[in-house]
Order: sequence, then C-alpha cells, then structure tokens
Amino acid sequence: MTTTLSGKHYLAGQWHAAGATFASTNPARLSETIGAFPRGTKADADAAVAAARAAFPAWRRTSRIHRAELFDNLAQIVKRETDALARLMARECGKVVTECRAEVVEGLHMIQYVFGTGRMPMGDVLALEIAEKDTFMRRKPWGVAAVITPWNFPFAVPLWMLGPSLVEGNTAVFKPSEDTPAIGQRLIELFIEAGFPPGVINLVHGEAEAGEALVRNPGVNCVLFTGSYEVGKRIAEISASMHDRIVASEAGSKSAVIVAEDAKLDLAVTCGLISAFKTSGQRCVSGSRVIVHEKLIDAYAEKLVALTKRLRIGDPLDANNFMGPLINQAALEKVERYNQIAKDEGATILLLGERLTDAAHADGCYLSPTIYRIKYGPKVRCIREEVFGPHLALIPFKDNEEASRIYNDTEYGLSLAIITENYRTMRYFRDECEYGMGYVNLPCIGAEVHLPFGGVKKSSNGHPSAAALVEAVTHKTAWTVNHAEEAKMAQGLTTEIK
Ligand code: UN1
Repeated sequence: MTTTLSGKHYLAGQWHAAGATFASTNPARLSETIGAFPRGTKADADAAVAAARAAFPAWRRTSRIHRAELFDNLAQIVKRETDALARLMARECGKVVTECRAEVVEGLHMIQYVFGTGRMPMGDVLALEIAEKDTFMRRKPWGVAAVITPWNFPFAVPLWMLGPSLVEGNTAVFKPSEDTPAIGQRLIELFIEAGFPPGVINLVHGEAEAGEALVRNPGVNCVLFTGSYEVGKRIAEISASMHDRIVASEAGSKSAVIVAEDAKLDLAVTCGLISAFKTSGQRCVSGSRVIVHEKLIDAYAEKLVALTKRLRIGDPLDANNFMGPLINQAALEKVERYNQIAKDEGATILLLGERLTDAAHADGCYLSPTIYRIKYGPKVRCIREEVFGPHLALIPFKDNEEASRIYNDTEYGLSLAIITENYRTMRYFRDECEYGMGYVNLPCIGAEVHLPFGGVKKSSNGHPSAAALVEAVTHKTAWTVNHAEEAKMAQGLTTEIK
C-alpha cells in the first residue's frame, strides 16, 4: 500500500504549497499517482533565489570542515534510506530497482567524496619573484547555484551538483525534473535532517516557468544544468547578458561502441547490449550506435539479437527484470518515430520494438528494443540524432579511419567505447574520436563520481560535472602578502616616488 505524496517547495527553511499543482505518475502504471506537486511560478523561483542569497554570507563564513561534516551526516542518512530511496525512484522514474539502488550508491559516493574534500587543500601555494612575499591561489564560492536536473538520474545528478556547490560555500536552489519531483523532494528532506541550515538549500518544483525564472534571475551566479540541448542553449543565451554568470551544461549524446576487427565477440556483444539497453537506453551516455568491423558484423548481429530477445522487460520493482518502461508516452512515441525514420532511411530491421500490451504491461510505457543494420551515410538521421530509448543501429566499417569518421559524424560527443585487443587501435580511437568519456573493453556507460563527467560539441559546454564541477562553482583568486618593511615589486618595477 503506497500513499500519495503532497509536494511542497522548500524556501528559507519553510515548506510552502500554494496554487496549481502537477501530478507525478508511475511510468510502469500510469493509473498510479506518486504525488501532487506545486507548479512553481516566477514568484516562487524569485523567493528561492532571495532565500539562497540571504543565506550565502553566513554559509561561506562557516568552516569548510563543518560544511563538509554535514555531508558526513547526510552519508549516514542515505545509507539508512538506500532501499526506500531506490524503491521510490523505481516507482517514479521506471528504472529497475537494482539500477535505482546503484544510483543511490552513486549519489552516496558523491556525498562521501565532498566530505573528503573538506580537509583537502582549497588552493595552492605559489612561488614569487620576491623572496619576502608569499602568494596563494585560493578558491572562493561564486554565491548562488541554480541546480536544474533531469528525471533519468534524479538522485545522483543533483548530488553531483549540490555536493561541490555547497561544500565550497555556495548556497543553492534546486529544481528537480517535473517527472521526478518526489525523489527530488525526498533528497531535500534528507539534507534538512543532516543539519543544513535554512536557506542554504531551497527547493522549487515546476516546469518551464520556474526554470526560466531561475535562469533569468540575476541573483543566480551559476546555472548547473543537465537535460536537453535546446534547454541548455536557451540557458546559455539568457545567461550571456549577465556579466559573470557561469553555465555548466550537459546535454545530449549519440554515444557509440566501436567493435574493432580483433574484438572478442562475446565481450563486444555484452558491451553493446548494456550500452544500448540498460536503463531502456535512457542514460545520456547510452550508446545507440554500435560501429562494427564488416568482418564481424554478421556474427555480432546474430548474437546480439538473440541475447536481446531474452531480456526481461517489466515491473521496475522486480529486481529480476532487465528493463522497465520508458519515462512517458511522449518518449515512447519519439522512439517509434525514429524506428520509422530508420526504416525510411533504408535500415534492415533485425528486431522491431513493440509496445507491450499484455495485462502485466498495458498500463505502462513499455517498448521493447529495436535493432537494425544500416550503412553509414552523411545525412542519415537515425545514426546522427539522439533518440533516448531502446533503439540501436549496427553500422559496418572497413578500417579504423572510417570508424572514427562515422563515430564523429554527429553533433554530439559524450561517450565512446572501443572493443579491441590491440593497443595501437585503442590509441588511434582515443586520439581521433571526439568524446568526454572513453572506455576500452567496457560499455560506454558507468562513470564514477570522481571522474570528470562531460563531453564536447552539443553534449557539454566544457564544464564537466560531478567532482570536476568544483572548477565551475568556485573562482580562483590570487592572494599575495608582503613580509618586507617596504613594498617590493615583481618584473623590476620600482616603487621610487620621484
Ligand atoms: C546520465 O547518463 O544521465 O556514467 C548519467 C553513467 C552514470 C551516470 C549517467 N554513472 O552511466
């Protein structure tokens, strides 16, 4: 028996709910409502930013180690709550509970990482030309971070952003995806229990109005965003008129696995399948292309299709299932649209994804995987555009030069996996492909929090997330102290006053 939640904003240490609401539903059972959440307005967003601004001076003056220790409290609470969080996440976003558990653990790792940084250096000691002078590079927080996050990693991705932001002394306004407000709100409840003071972290639910108002508010110093390229671009455009606004944005991908001529076939098949269909293909790093050497592609296709047909698709709360549903009806229709585009573009369909309509699946957004074979062509849309679902192209290549050209021929550059036993092949792709995260003999998913999470081209604007985000949420200052009795200058500059 599950209860329907009643959502609230959290502003300056108070819960608020007023005005229109939106519902969060279970994508595996559309008739099940998870909760009703307030549809944030410009006024709510502005109040949240005002609260975060007001809390900033005291928070940045708080001992860095004390700030970090609050994350230690949070780590203990997340450990206590892991199973409940995983179940709530599975119900709200449809990922299989084992994956949800892994995501909670990934969030926990980020919390543990930032706790660890509390007693780590927050700058550098540098040498100077004048012996009597000392100088330091010291990082300072920017101020207020707006954290705008997607539904597919509704716990770990907010923590990738909130962790570095808050430990460095920024305050924050968090707007979770409108598809996963319940897990977002639960995360804030845990921050409160951990002892984070009022105003340091604020929560605004909602859709475009709340998001747009946050981005337009000049009281926000950093916008930390993961989501679609279109929204990321809009955030960058609005922010361009603000003189020192930082935007760290991760958006979109057409990630791929390249199976070289000498690849071990079973390993290559496992890596392709996991890259394409784990999380129903709804990770931003999901691989919707496997670029396979022409000598291997027949055997590869046969094994992959046979294995994919066996995947268990069903209730996300059942740990025996491999895949759950897609997030909503619109996502399902988008994948079907791209399945049709692939057919129109001349693909040979090896496995056609279908809606699952039997009694166990009829109430959810279930779609089985599609696999097709298609020749590379410079204008073929289905191998260049992001689909975000269980939709996989197998593309043959003749030589490594052609494989890297195919890999690079999209507007995205997030994640890449190479399957090979040859170190020269591995190095060739490492250097010739455009990506932010590269893997060898692995799927193109599965990064850990202390690695930079980002990409190039439309995938990211150059501020990787997770641990690397410290670069975006702080600015570096130079602090120079003279110990001589007189002012002494570098570069031979005199202080003689004539
Ligand atoms: C995402 O795809 O939105 O690298 C995040 C991974 C996970 C994070 C994925 N650690 O697959």
